[in-house]
Amino acid sequence: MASEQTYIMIKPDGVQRGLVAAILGRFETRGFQIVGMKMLTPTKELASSHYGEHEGKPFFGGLVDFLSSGPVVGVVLQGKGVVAAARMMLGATKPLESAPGTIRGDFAIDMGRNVMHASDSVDSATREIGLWFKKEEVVSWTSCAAGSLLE
Ligand code: IDP
Repeated sequence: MASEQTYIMIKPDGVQRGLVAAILGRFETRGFQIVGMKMLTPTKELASSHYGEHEGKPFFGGLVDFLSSGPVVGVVLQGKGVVAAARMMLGATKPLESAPGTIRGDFAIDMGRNVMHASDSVDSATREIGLWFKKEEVVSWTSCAAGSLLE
């Protein structure tokens, strides 16, 4: 399985509820690398582009208003199979249908306040990383656990 990158984002409700460390900790402790991270309040334009596939749906306006209402934490994660793994760890779009042990299954009950986003495919990940990060904001680093650096 090749190393991949994906885009995950703690949405405004996740930030407001103090879940940033708890959510990111699950990915770090599992072994995925954080290679890009920023906190920002997205413009409506950025939020609309991010959720462009939903334009025209009844919930689109509310979704864009909510995402642009407060700070989010956007993260580029890297690792083997990380795109599918992040979706599995996230859980279903409807939190009440998310299994316990998933992030939404443990932290959310409302679809409109489901705490986190994760790219749903390799192509979406490429698009979303490009939308939220400049090239130079995604870094490359090697873990001290990756090689025999210690005597
Ligand atoms: P995902 O976040 O699990 O990838 P998507 O279908 O891409 O789910 O939807 C994006 C976000 O839009 C969801 O996380 C949810 O917050 C919101 N959403 C999706 N469908 C509905 C709906 O039918 N009503 C209200 N909000 C919705």
